[in-house]
Amino acid sequence: MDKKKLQAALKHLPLGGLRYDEQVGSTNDIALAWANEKSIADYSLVLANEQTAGRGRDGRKWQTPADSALALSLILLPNSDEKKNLALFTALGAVALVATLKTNYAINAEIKWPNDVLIEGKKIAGILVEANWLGDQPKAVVLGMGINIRPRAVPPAEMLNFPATSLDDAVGTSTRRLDVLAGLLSQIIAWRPRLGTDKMVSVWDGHLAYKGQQVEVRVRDGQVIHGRVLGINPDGSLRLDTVPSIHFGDVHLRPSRV
Ligand code: BT5
Repeated sequence: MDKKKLQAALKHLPLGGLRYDEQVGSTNDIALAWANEKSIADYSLVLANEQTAGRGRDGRKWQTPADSALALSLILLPNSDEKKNLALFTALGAVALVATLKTNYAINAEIKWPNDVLIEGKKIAGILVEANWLGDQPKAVVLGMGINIRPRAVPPAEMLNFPATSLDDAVGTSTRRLDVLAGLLSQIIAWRPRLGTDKMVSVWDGHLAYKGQQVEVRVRDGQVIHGRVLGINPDGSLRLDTVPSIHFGDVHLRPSRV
């Protein structure tokens, strides 16, 4: 990625800072370290062309081969309201990406609760939100997003626990990474003041994958909950017909093979 073109594409956005590297381990790691600095500003962005140790949840790996994807970590300094429910930042990333795909590419994407964006049932993006804590208070939130743009960003099937796709495959032509990035950041900035509002929850709910379908959700202790997806609750938890609210954490949702 050309740094000058990158700066030009983002110059209209109120970013607090920008770090771009050709190759990093994980942009989230860089962002978490950067966020510890006293001078850190809201909307500071870490971006890389390639990740060699990209992270998913629960120790899983996220693949970002060179020249093929977006790997970004946006540092957000939460206000007192935002601090109350950090899980909503995952939804912020998902809702913003869904809005970008709709506005820029007329694609109707879906959100697989809690942290994946799907196009036609295949994962195009994963989201990993982490935070720096000062005592029991989150000081900075890192919104990490990995988005497959070129088909070669998609790992071989044997490395995947869920089918995956890329934006170029979905659109049928070659898209521009910088357009996606600038669109996404604008949407994040536009949606952030509505974090956790009825409006945001209803858009999230409106794009929820597997609505009305039977799913299984594996929760932290290995227990599997079966039920039909009813929707998103106001606090961002998932509502099934069998369980009124399943909260964020280490959860895995799959369509049932029935
Ligand atoms: C996620 O985890 O989906 C969150 C991924 C977040 C990645 C971003 S990239 C920028 C920032 N820096 C980081 O280090 N991380 C964030 P999870 O739900 O645990 O899914 C991980 C699983 O997705 C893996 O075990 C693979 O099966 C699959 N996977 C790995 N790379 C993929 C890719 N490029 N596309 C689709 N699926 C992938």
